[in-house]
Amino acid sequence: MRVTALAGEVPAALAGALAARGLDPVRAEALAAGGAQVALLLEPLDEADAMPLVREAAAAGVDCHTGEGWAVVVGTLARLGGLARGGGPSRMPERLSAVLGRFLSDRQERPEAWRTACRSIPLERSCLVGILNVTPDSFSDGGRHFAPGDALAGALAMREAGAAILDVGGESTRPGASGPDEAEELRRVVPVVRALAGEVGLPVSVDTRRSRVAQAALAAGAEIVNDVSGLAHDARMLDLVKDTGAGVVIMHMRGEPATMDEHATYADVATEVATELAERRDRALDAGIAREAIVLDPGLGFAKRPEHNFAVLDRLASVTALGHPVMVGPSRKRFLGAATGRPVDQRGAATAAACVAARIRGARLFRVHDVAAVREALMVADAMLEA
Ligand code: HH2
Repeated sequence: MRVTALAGEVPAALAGALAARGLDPVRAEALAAGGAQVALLLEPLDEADAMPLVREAAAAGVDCHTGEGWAVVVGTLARLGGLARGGGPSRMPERLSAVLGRFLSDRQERPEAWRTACRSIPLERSCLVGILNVTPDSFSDGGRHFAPGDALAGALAMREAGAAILDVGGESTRPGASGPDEAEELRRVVPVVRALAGEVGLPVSVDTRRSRVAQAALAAGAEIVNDVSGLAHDARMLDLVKDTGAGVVIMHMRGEPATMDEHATYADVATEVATELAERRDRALDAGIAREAIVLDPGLGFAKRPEHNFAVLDRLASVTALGHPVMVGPSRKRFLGAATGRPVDQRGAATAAACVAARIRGARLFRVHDVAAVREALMVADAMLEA
């Protein structure tokens, strides 16, 4: 007899091995998915819930570690499902069952498309979002697309290179930036959105924190709102997104771009980012925004030091587990310079590497400046994941 390791972290490895040995492929996949090992942090946990949880977990064959105000449960998906359903000797408190059950069912969602105001964008493969900053002061492409003619030419080149979405922004959100006033942001963004929506034929997203700018851009043909404040900056944004049926990117940030570096303190960055994003997502769902319209983004470079960005990338599963497509925007950012020592205009290879790492960890959308180079890197990652 020989012993061969199956690539444990890849469910397809187990499913493939079982199917190759004659098991029905659908059953093989279900077995592999159910057998995947999952660790979940439950926090804050009422003291009164801790004992019944520990007993129920033991009965369900799930490991459970508890401390003051928290618990971690570790087990296969199948067993965690059993724990959520309860029925053991000391009965799971109902609210715990409900929260755990909802989380596990969200986690099972494998969103393969993104619904915008105009269409459904397929996400089976990597989806490239080309950045068009109509600003004089963006950290890497400031001034390049400031004139509407330059923006259109840039957009056509990105389409040619394989961009599936164009993201137009009129405010630089680099650390310490002080943005334009609303009238100026409108003047920058709206004519460009109108020209791109009319002439390029790709879905247009507007990168703004202001509902009036978003509203004008949507009226000019945009179909997605990319809000780096996670819909928290402008109270009218939630209703606008709901009423227009726009697609929406809810991004993680703390504070404002001008002050965000002061908030870059985390004890456990990946779980904190995921928890804060989940809260923003819940506000959006409570306001009536459709689940299929929501994409989540961990906000690389926003209120995060270099080591935080790398930890978030590595532990992206905390965000993908929320059951929405995930976007990342590492393009040319400072943390890539910290790892490579390269200045901002020489971070193309680092950007492609970060995108590939994020793709392997489950991201589907990639907001980048250099579409052609990143696309090729992601084609390799897609081919590997499809194998
Ligand atoms: N990053 C920037 C701006 N908008 N939106 C999303 N969803 N994710 C991001 O990571 C993200 C974003 C900042 O980068 P950039 O637009 O290149 O620079 P600037 O803000 O200086 O215009």
